Amino acid sequence: MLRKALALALALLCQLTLLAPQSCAAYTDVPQNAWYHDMVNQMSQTGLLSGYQDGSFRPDNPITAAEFTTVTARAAGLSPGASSGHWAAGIMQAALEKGWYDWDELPPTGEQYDQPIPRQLAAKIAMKALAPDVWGDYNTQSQKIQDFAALEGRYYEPVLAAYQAGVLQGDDDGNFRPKEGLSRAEACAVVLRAANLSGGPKAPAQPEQPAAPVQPVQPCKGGVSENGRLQVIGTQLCNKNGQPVTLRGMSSHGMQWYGQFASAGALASLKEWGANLFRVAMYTGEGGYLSDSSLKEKAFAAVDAAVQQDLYVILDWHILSDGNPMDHAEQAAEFFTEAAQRYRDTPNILYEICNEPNGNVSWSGQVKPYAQQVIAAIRAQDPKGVILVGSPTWSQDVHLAAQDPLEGENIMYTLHFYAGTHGQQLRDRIDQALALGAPIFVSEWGTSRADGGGGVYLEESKTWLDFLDQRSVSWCNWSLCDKGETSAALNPGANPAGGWSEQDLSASGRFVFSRFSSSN
Ligand code: DCB
Repeated sequence: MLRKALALALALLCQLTLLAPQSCAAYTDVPQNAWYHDMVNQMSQTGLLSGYQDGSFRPDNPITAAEFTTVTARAAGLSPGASSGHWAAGIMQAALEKGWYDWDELPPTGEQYDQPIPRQLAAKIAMKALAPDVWGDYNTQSQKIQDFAALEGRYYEPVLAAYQAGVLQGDDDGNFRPKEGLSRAEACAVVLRAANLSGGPKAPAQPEQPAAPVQPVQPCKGGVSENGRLQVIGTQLCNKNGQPVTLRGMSSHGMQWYGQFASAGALASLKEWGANLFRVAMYTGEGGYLSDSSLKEKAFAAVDAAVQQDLYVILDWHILSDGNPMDHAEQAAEFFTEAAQRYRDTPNILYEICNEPNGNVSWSGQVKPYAQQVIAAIRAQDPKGVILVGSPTWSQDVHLAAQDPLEGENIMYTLHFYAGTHGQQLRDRIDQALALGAPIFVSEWGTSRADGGGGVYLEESKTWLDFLDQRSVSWCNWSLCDKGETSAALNPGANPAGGWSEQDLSASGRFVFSRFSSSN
């Protein structure tokens, strides 16, 4: 009996070790005395190339073009660009732009990405990426390569350089076999040796896998640990059990200007004040994502911070000065493909695909076709996450959307209002839309006028919130920042790290924060 229990415990222990290959000293198939043993371990410990869930590394398996380029890019500290389709498309594009390979060697159709990478191409990518200044002497180095004639001309230089610097060595017969595949163990050697020519591999710039679901520190009242994955039933937003939920919280101001207020401490504060929702306003124009793609990392970090606080979180493609969403539909589809890959297993996420269409756009002409395109991109990755869709006139034309709705599940229409500008007429549109069966989400509203200033209009805001509460419509207030404008919830100088008391809140903030958990 005791023996049996011991054996069982032992077996369990083994299994556990097998599940954590990176922390485990030995891969099951990497012998201590293998020539690649140390390099494989170094690559795996630094997160450059990991083994498999079953505890194996599979050192003799060929590495694919996408894998090799990704590992090289990590070692070189190159970040992926925006992408859609293949998991490595962003890295492949960035590598192409760097000139590590030419488009005809690995066409962007992606068909060859998952094929074993030819050794000559691997040598070229590694040398261009990691040791661009190394030069190889034709006369001495070509001597070392028995099958030099098999090498294509465009690979002479990087292969000669790689031999000269000791990145490559021939096999026992002195052959390079330029068109054959490279094993995973060889890939470790090539990348490490090339990287060591210039100070060693960089720390990986990107987590190897899409962010693992982050664990919340403290549960949020009405948050994700309580309500789980959202679903839309009829016009009502519901929790995982099909019971109605109302989300109430704050939108960031433009992440490019006030991203510091999306800190862990700020979001913890927001939660303590009773909110269960945060919105990440990633401007596309005005110095936003379309001119500075690094804003994506900032936006993702803000989403992660909200996830950690157990808040629901809206990722907002904040079009404003660029009022026609169709103008950047491709970029939006790429952005949301990546976002949905990253967050499809994270029940906190809501995707807002176009903040406020405006200018010369109509629902059926531009916004609806745009939405169809971007929703398809999201749905290819995340079949269920809630998607919020704007409408013309700064997301005030929900009646038009309701008359010509989108197909699909878990789609809601956003209505935006500013209490100093918009009143009963816009409230009536909500009732019109709901009557037509269109679910409504107020993903942005302000206590100010529509320009973010004036007022504050607290009486009008109260009328609005009472109206929304009666209909269980969720809302998000503009904005969580300390800018000197009346719509800002914080007084100028408030600490971006949170811990706010009453004195830190503006007149707008005090009113809005008092309504997070109200049901009056
Ligand atoms: C929305 C936008 C939001 C904007 C607020 C307040 O725009 F979604 O980005 O925020 O409402 O206007 C403001 C900030 C300012 C900033 C400015 C430009 O508060 O600090 O300088 O964005 O980035 C709306 C909403 C409604 C209407 C017009 C606008 N409307 N608009 O009904 O006429 O033109 O910005």
